[in-house]
Amino acid sequence: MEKLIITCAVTGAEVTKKDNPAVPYTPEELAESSFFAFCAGASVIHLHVRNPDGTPAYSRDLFRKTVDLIRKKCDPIIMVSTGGAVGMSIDQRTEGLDAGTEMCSLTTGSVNFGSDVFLNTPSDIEKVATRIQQKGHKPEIEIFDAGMVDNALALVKKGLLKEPLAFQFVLGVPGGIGASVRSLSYLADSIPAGSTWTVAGVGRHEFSMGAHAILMGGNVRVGLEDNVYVRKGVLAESNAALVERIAKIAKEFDRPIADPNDARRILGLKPRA
Ligand code: KMH
Ligand code: ZN
Repeated sequence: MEKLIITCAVTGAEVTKKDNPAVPYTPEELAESSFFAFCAGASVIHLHVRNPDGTPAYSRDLFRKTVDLIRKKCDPIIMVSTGGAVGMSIDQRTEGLDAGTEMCSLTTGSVNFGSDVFLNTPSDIEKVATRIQQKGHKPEIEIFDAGMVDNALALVKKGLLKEPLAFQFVLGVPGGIGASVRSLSYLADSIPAGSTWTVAGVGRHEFSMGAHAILMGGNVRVGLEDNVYVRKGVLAESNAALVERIAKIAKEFDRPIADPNDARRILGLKPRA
């Protein structure tokens, strides 16, 4: 089995310091939290940015500043979000593509998202995929519901996505596909041979889905974006605490952890000097 890539989704757009005071907002907080997550075993940082009051931001300057600060401390693969927050325009959501990063997210369909709708019309998806190609990023395809895999395969046929594909199965968003072993197996069986996949179990599903992925040969995303608890009822002190727990589970099952260079090789990215 390949080494395990651990992604840390350090902040997202929805959770706030009211949910967990460790949720990072400023570039400095984001860089520090990413650094400690990296030290704990994360080789990929999935990045959103925030305004100082914690509301979701889309500024390319904030992305650039955060990326520069992270890179002063360590060299993980940085994956900027093009999902942003519900209600952002496509121009706002693609601001992060100018921060000099290697990867970005790409959601290939619309989904109910709690009481909102995370809207990704066919033309908007093509617009984002085109910009991703122009900006030389490898997309990670965010799958919130099963039909999004088929939509991604249609983009391959149109030349807007290139194999090998990298998938992220986000399971357990209220409105999306549920977090179950059956759903995870179905999705893992639905993607083209040679693709990589990662699972992000939302909320209480983070570690159970992660443990299944470790055994199935997939990869795992943890982080305060998806889940603020390190154990039932115990708030995570940091993103690093979530990474540490999944790294410990991986070690129990003798699955070695990928460092950023291993992760670049596994994901088909160019090595960084
Ligand atoms: N905040 C969600 C609406 C992504 O980063 O690409 C979308 C999201 C997905 O977080
Ligand atoms: Zn995200």
